[in-house]
Amino acid sequence: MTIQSPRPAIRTTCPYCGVGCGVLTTPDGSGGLAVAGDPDHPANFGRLCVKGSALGETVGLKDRLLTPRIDGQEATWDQALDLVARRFSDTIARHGPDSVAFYVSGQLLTEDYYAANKLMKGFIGSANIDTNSRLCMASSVAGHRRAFGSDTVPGLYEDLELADVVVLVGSNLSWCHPVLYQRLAAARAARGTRVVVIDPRRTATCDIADLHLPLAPGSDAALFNLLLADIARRGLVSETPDGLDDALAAARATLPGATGLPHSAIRQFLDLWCGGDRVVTVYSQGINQSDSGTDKVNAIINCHLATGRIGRPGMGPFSVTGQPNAMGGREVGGLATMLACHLDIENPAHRDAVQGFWHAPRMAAKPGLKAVDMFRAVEDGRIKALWIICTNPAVSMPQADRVAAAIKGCGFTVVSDMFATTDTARLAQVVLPATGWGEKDGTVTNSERRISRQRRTLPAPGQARDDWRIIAGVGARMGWADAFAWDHPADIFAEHAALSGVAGALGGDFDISAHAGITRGAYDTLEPFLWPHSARRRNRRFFADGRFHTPSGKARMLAIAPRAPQPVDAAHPFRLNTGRVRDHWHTMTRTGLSPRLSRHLAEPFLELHPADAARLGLAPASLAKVTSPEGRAILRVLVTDRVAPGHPFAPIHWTGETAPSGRVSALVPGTVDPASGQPASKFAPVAIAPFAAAWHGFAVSTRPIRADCDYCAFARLASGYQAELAGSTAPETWTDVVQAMFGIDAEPVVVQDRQRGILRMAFVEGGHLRAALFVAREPAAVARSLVVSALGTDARADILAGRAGQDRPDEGAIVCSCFQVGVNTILRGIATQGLMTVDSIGQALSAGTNCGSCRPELKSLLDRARHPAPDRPAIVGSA
Ligand SMILES: Nc1nc2c(c(=O)[nH]1)N[C@H]1C(S)=C(S)[C@@H](COP(=O)(O)OP(=O)(O)OC[C@H]3O[C@@H](n4cnc5c(=O)[nH]c(N)nc54)[C@H](O)[C@@H]3O)O[C@H]1N2
Ligand SMILES: Nc1nc2c(c(=O)[nH]1)N[C@H]1C(S)=C(S)[C@@H](COP(=O)(O)OP(=O)(O)OC[C@H]3O[C@@H](n4cnc5c(=O)[nH]c(N)nc54)[C@H](O)[C@@H]3O)O[C@H]1N2
Ligand code: SF4
Ligand SMILES: [Mo]
Repeated sequence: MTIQSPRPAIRTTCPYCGVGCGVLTTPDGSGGLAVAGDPDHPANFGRLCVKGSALGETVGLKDRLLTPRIDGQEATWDQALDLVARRFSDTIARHGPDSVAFYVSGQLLTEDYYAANKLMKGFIGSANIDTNSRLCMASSVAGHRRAFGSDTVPGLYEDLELADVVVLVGSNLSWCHPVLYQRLAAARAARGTRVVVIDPRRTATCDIADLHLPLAPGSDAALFNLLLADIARRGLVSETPDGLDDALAAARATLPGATGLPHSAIRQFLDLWCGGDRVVTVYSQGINQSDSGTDKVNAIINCHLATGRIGRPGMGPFSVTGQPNAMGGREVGGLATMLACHLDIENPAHRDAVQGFWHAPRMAAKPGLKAVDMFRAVEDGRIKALWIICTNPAVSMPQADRVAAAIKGCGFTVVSDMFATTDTARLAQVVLPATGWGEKDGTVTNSERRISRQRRTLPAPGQARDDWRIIAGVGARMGWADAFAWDHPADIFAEHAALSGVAGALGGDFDISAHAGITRGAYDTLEPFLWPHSARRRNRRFFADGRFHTPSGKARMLAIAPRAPQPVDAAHPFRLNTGRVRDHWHTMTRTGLSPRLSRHLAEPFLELHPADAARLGLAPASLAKVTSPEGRAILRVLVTDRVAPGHPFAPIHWTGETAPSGRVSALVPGTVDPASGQPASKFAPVAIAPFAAAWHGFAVSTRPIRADCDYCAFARLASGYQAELAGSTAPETWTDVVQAMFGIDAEPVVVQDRQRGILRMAFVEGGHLRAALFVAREPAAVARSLVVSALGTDARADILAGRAGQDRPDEGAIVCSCFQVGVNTILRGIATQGLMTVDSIGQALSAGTNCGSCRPELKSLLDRARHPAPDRPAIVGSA
């Protein structure tokens, strides 16, 4: 996309995933932004994925919280900050420092995060600060520390391009780290890199896989133990890390049956991994979010340590981080189990060093509560004051209903967010308006240890403030004005860099003390750089020299006894897997604002194997009731053999705001990994049954839609809003219902066929279609894209037919978000224009030619056209 404005573009970083792409932004003068990839940023060299490309649609004042609120009433900053400081101080005075807690986020900038950690660990004197990184990276952190003695990511992105074999385990790279995926796909095309995907699901990432291993969920440690035993058998052990013999003995005791994979597939994997030196093993939430996540991490690292394939070009274990600043949060010590700058909270010398540097009155002396335990302590009243910053735990925590109830019942809850409408913010007494991406200055660290600036382009909306400033305001009011007297994020960055020098002198890996005295001007122009960066050290990769941060200086291998998978029971016989979709980010507070991003998948869904669907009597696009011991959900059924029988999958993104019955983490148990405390969010035991809907509906309106029925899923359109609806009982009279739904006090145009249970109602104002509802006994068969494009425009007499005519072909669900090309257009192109390849689809229809995120789906549509399978809709909700 080209930028037309003459104004110079501002260089910043994408606020979504941990790839940390450089972005050029240019204000359009009316509150919006033009966005392009930064050709000079070493993470992406100009590329952006679909979420990054749509950033311009997510900024602005839409739905923003503009002033502080106390008990739902607008308040001044002084009133709000005074109240927060007083309630925290009083609680601490009465019940001690451990009676309060902060729950923060890997989406905070380093400077924000540093301020929160300093206030809690050094001044309040408790380590009860934990972060959503506990749900995300904690097992990798724990695994790194066990193996390396430090939380170090040894590799670089270019290693994916230099490797001969790249193993992606528990990672859907094509949807979750799309630009890294594109870099890997380009390398594969150029030099024949072999790619292995290890995932129980056949994901879009498998598009570039030479080998896909759909292993039994949770059996990764067994698979990597088999690999380690094979490495030894082939005489490839070249190093002698501590613990080698025990690790090998445990590996040799592992039986292949645990993986559920055929011998031939395991053999192919072992041959590929052992076939040459240059192997990178990338891992993400399929590894971390498990009750044996840390063991899985160490089982992977063991193989790299035994062969010395670590820290050298094109080789190494590579934990890719999810959030834009997951790494920065670890660097400032944002986890309850760490101190600042990768120092160890349980080491008295480290604590003394940080206390001295901060002139801190009382340092936390022991680890604090990890996320799951923290919310349990909120629930049982041990935590009496809670501050949640930049995260939405009422949706994203396991046992989400229980966590929401705990937050609601807490004596005093503060939430800092950009929106007051999130499921979590609705539960708080005090809601503080924070600036968001595009409005704030600071730094983030991406998955390869590269620190980049985020730069402010837009003014702060209303009275919104930067998070660091809000936190510092509370710290000052609690009596520590000197320690929180920063004027600018550059001051905080300079302090953080200076503290990292103290840590570096103690032998730590994280040292950016070259920037300790950074001036505001230098901070403004700071180029992306890799850590460490000090007077003594600027190594690009770690560990190639065989020196680690353990007391012996040697790496540690761990003896891993693979754990049996978590059990299901007769009442909950399905093993539900959870994760992400291509175009949405977490709880959708930002991607949900983009009509473009909302058209790929507009509903919460359940991917179910055809055999399961047949057995349960669930037709494609019907609704399923999903029940676990923790909660329940209603989800749209997507029948697909991408998942194995008994192993359905559901995405995590829908919330009380967007689909109240689609909150998937409400189903997930509170089981955690014993070493890291990370929840096992990839597993919930569930029962599945058809949801007996008396009616299904599809609604569009130029104004927000209000609906209160068993199933509602709302999405934003360019011209208004849409909703998918269903209920177990039909209302007596629909007119009142639709008037309330659309907030219109007028008579609708009605088409009804009582016999077939069909009802169609439209509101036309001044010749324009304002709202419409299509009701049927079956999932409403309406050409959605057609109705959506009619909304707000001249109402045609035939709109209530809800079908495409000759002159108006139906687009279907959107596959290419960048050019808004729908599934029907693509299938028609394949059928009528003889399009045989992804590239030819691109030439004819533009689909897949901008960010490339939809290329795996284009390929699967080509496959589908070649091998039609009526029970396999590629996209949910397509008409
Ligand atoms: N589009 C998009 N991108 C994102 C995000 C987003 O919300 N949307 N979020 C970001 C964040 S914070 C994160 S943490 C990352 C997550 O990135 P990923 O970890 O790549 O994404 P997930 O979909 O959570 O899970 C990855 C895969 O793990 C598989 N899996 C489940 N159980 C197992 C198992 O036992 N073994 C193995 N080997 N695999 C298993 C699942 O089937 C799933 O395909 O994505 C980041 N990028
Ligand atoms: N079942 C299941 N559950 C999961 C996962 C899974 O795979 N399965 N994945 C887990 C993982 S890896 C993660 S990372 C979490 C993510 O879960 P969350 O962190 O809860 O999700 P987000 O929607 O990213 O929440 C960020 C919030 O911060 C707000 N915000 C954005 N920018 C700013 C800012 O600058 N300042 C402030 N103060 N607020 C801001 C947003 O509006 C939003 O409300 O979910 C976890 N939960
Ligand atoms: S890959 Fe996409 S979401 Fe991730 S940082 Fe780059 S543009 Fe943003
Ligand atoms: Mo994450």
